[in-house]
Amino acid sequence: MADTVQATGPILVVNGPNLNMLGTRQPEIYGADTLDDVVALCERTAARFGRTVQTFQSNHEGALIDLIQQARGVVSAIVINPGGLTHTSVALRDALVIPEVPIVEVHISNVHAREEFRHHSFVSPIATAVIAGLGIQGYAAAIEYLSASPRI
Ligand code: DHK
Repeated sequence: MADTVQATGPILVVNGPNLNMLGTRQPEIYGADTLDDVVALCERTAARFGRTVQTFQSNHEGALIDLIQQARGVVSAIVINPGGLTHTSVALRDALVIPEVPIVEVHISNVHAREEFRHHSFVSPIATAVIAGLGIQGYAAAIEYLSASPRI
């Protein structure tokens, strides 16, 4: 039920498969920044708005789903880069509606300028907003938007 949702809880920042390899993996596409840099950027951005973040990365679909289920009633919003699961996972999408909080889907690269299979997202239809192609600044933009939102 929506009234169980914490209005002042942390913003959950979730990164899916292979995003632990940021900085090493295809830097011409994903840039030179590491996942630690992303986490630091998220923490800094949230702090500017008096907010906190909870961050999580996993290469395992079930671990991501377990975490998102447990976020219900605890977090105020979700920022998620589902990695390759964006394009394949109905189960992740089903989990994301469980917490009943605003969701911003972030992609570091412009997925629409890449291979056809990256153009479809199972997450976008249930997201409040989608950010693609801003590099890791997309995470900061998502947190800034969510921090300013009157809903959370
Ligand atoms: C990250 C991935 O790992 C890919 O599988 C997606 C996304 C794009 C990104 O741009 O951050 O297709």
